[in-house]
Amino acid sequence: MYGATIDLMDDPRDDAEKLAAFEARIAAGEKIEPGDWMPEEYRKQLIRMISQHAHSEVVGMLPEGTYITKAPSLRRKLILLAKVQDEGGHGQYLYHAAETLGATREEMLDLLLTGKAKYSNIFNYPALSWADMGIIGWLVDGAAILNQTMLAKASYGPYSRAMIRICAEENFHMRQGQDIIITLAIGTPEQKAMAQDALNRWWWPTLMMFGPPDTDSPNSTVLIRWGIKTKTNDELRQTFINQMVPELQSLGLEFPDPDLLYDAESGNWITGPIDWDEFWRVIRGDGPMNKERLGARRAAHEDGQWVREALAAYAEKHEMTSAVL
Ligand code: BYC
Repeated sequence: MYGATIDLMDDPRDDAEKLAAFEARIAAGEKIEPGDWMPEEYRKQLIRMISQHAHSEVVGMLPEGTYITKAPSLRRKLILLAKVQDEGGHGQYLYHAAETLGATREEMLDLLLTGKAKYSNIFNYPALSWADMGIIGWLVDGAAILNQTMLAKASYGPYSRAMIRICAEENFHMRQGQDIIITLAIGTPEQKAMAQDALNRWWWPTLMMFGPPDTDSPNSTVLIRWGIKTKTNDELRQTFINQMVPELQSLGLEFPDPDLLYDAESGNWITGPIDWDEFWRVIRGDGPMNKERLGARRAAHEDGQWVREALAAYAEKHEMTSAVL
């Protein structure tokens, strides 16, 4: 998928020895750094995952971005503005991390804009009210934090370090979401109804964010073998459910799941069945907002063309590469 390659041919050992040494480093908890020997499959998996993660951050700016002008107070507006800006910054760290593996920004953006690259399912749903800002912050950022706290221990150094920084910021994002939902849930009946409606619409798509069930997750085996993921999709999803259910119930909010029950033996909250057909439809491009989201990213890319041209001209004049800029 990505054209660039790293020259791995200088090392005199054969691939099996190199692989054993690579796996021993991972088992010893060492980080793999750019330029170190790595199996081609490790490099490809990381580029796939990190670039999709970067796209998710940037596309994820769109649902919240439309509420900056609709925030109910100046304080809320400033906080949301800072959050959306943070997400753009996360995209930048992540694109840089993928570039250390030989992917170029142009290739990654091209795959996004032509609809070939995936990004998180969650951003293909519409944000319909101010309460959605609260639910996105609390649930979506909350889910992302669990996943990214795991990825902060990933074996690839640049990805793991980007995650540490991103998680620190995501914690503020989750708190602002929590604050919005608590305010609405203890507010007027109309405000509480807004929070309930937002929870009804976002709960199931948020559970899907952790990826398909372990039995349908083709990438997990290799990602876990090489220390990129250390927990499975289902394990993280269960931790999230156990964390969220009591917190939201304590505010008098109800889950849109008649089958939800507490299993005292395992200590887990058990949900009803997740609609995985919906998940596959959405990530294959047929969700409620896929066309709008990609349309907005394409328009932004075209609008930024003059900036890229100006930077390239400046770099040429000063004999710099545009990467230095
Ligand atoms: N959405 O083998 P599997 C944020 C795809 S943004 C779409 O289990 P893997 C925020 C998967 O790519 C945070 N596609 O995959 C930003 C694969 O297809 P390909 C976003 C999904 O990689 C702004 C296929 O399904 N976080 O917090 O082992 C505002 C089979 O899946 C999804 C990240 O990106 C999905 N949810 O595990 C607010 C975290 N799930 O690629 C908030 C980084 C699966 O083979 N990524 N697919 O064609 C990961 O941790 C992992 O990639 C996943 C999936 C857990 C998502």
